[in-house]
Amino acid sequence: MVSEHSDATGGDPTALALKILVAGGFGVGKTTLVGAVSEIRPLRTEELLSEVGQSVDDTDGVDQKVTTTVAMDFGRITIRAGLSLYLFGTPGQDRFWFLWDELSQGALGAVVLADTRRLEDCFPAVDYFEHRHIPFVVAVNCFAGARSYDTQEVERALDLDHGTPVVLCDARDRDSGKEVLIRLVEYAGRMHTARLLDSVG
Ligand SMILES: Nc1nc2c(ncn2[C@@H]2O[C@H](COP(=O)(O)OP(=O)(O)O)[C@@H](O)[C@H]2O)c(=O)[nH]1
Ligand SMILES: [Mg+2]
Repeated sequence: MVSEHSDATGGDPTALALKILVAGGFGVGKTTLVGAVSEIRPLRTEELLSEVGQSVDDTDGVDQKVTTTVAMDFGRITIRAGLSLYLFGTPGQDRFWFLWDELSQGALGAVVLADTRRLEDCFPAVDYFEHRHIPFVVAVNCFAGARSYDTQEVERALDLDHGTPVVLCDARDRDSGKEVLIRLVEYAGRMHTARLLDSVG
């Protein structure tokens, strides 16, 4: 949240701006991650959990969460000169599934945030990206008080395709979030290149 450029590319015509999705279950830290890494004041569409929402949104294991993202989070981060990422946090609740197809148009890849206390909450996101062949990394948001698992245990528990990266992170920490995004860009870059070579070979 430092500089405010009017243009992400800084006027450089060779600069790349890539679209990244941030997905995962309700209360896993998507809004936190986008807010922690974004250089622009992140755009949020949050709404106080309504009486009605309270009965629908499962807040077990989510401490002091009083707002919920109804549409999406949006932020931007410069990875290095000439490469910036636009981050789109996907809505966590099932009732907003219809937004995903539009959000995923033109996306380089996705970060699926996971909380090991409620690992099953990220199954829908994992399934979604696997079915659509959208490269993703699983980022385990290490909440205090959650038993720690190593990345291989998470990989096995989620039955991930071989090679899908699993990284541990702290969604509140800018450097940690940035590291996750760099892993994704590298991985998605390799996947897209391999597919391109496949299609011409
Ligand atoms: N202790 C801890 N709390 C976190 C972390 N990430 C998010 N939170 C808190 O968990 C709650 C849910 O996070 P939020 O980003 O709103 O989740 P979202 O529903 O995925 O957007 C918020 O109260 C955050 O402050 C984390 O890494 N550690
Ligand atoms: Mg949110």
